[in-house]
Amino acid sequence: NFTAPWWTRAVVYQVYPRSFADSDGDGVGDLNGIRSQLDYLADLGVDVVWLSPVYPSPQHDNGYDIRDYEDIDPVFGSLSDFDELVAQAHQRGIRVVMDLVVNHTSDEHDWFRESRSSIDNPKRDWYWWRKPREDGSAPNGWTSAFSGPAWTLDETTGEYYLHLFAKQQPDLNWENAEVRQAVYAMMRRWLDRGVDGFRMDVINLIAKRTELIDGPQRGSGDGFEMGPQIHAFLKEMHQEVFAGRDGTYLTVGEMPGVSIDDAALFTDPTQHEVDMVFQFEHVSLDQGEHKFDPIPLDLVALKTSLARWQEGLAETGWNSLYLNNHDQPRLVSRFGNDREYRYESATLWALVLHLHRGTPYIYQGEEIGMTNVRFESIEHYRDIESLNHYREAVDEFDQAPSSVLEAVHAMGRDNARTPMQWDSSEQAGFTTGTPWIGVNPNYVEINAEADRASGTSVFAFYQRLIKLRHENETVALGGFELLEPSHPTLYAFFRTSPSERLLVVANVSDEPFLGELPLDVGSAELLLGNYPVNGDAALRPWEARLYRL
Ligand code: TEU
Repeated sequence: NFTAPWWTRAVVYQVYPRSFADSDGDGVGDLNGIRSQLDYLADLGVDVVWLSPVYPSPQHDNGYDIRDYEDIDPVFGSLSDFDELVAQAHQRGIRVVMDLVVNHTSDEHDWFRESRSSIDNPKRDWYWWRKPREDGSAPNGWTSAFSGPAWTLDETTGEYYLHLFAKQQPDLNWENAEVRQAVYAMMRRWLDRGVDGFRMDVINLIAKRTELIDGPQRGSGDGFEMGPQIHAFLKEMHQEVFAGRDGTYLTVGEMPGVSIDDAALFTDPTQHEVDMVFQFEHVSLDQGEHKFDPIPLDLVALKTSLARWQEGLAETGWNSLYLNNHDQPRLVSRFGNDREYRYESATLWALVLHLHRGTPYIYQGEEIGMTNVRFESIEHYRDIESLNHYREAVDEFDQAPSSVLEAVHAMGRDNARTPMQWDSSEQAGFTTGTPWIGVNPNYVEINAEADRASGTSVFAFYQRLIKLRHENETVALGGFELLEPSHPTLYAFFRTSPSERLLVVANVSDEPFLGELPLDVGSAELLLGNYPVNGDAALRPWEARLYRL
């Protein structure tokens, strides 16, 4: 097989800086707080830390609205704090990957301030400006991911500008080579500073389907993603930023809606576009009409979806593996049982995910089984996506506030953004001040200190999974085969290499699994399990086992 790049054995840990560790008591996490926890991350065994954005930002979308790509927002610290963090991470053999948000900037970025100032400003074409239609309406019917239209009329010049997210996040025009070169130069400066790569925010949206903006039908539905130029842009980015450098880097493209076939093109190493992508198929299966219309998880749909991605990228390309991040509700609450079987279901999903073929991503708090939060009113929430949805649903669509709040409880992004729970002291040891968002009240029982001291430590389980990926070739590179695809609660699969065959069996249910296992495991070696060994073939509720056959 191909000479496996380093990241085929690596595990990435995502830090959401504003909620990880606050070193100066202002209630917002910061770089020096992250630095103070590097030994925690080194103990866990992760190879890479991905930082969500820490650049200057008005924070409408918690830093995904960037005002200046070349600095650090004072709330997180300074460039010298950043350099110190990178140096100390590297000393521990941990790489640092930055979040690259270049589909859009903040509306306070100098580029946009110039662009909006006049019709003939040299930077006018750095963004998407269009005249109103004859009736004064927006150029087309696209809507924003944060509710409302994707076009806002700018009084200064009487034209609309495009924003696929908040109106404070105007989309850059990647058709303009000046824009592309400015982004590449900025990326090179961060690599020169010692950064080891980028997680690329909604990178498949940078290529717009221009025919849907200017064409006769002027597009009404979505369809703004995946413009045909996308592969050319990513090839050019690789050539301008990474080619010729002797470092070893990681690039992961976040691609809402990406298909398996497209992902195979994006991650084909001979194409030099990105190393891997974040796809969204498996985290969209429990959504009805839209994200805030939650429906029960169908395990068969989930395991067959993940299996299709294993199959689709088995020969060419590479999968990322995630079930948590700063945009998703917490896995143990969403797909597990965070009440009676929190340890068991958290570790079941960890084993199932980490035993797939791909690079696993751990989101802060996942490694200690942190759960969703249920604030009793919308006032306690912070996320623009949830707040805009709540306002639109209640004010415009007359939905009952309690039912909208219930949907925010289930699917809101703030579930992942409550402060990291370090210990049972005030504010969970996250800050000595007042946190920007409430700490989950269950921090007294659920925190890193208590977890690591307990006999059923989620952290310890993740340590063993990470060690396994570092040491076992079959885990990293072996083939994947799903077993019993239509069984409603048994999750079982093989991982095979020339030297060995591994079997994962997991009982995704509150009830014991009394059925037949896919094969007799009597003589198999149990490598890892989340229950005390009892030799019993039956699987207990949320029991997961890894066997070497
Ligand atoms: O997320 C893009 C994206 O796909 C999300 O908007 C996702 O569709 C939604 O959150 C699911 O409910 C990226 C960042 O991860 C997110 O935090 C930003 O808000 C967004 O882009 C805009 O930068």
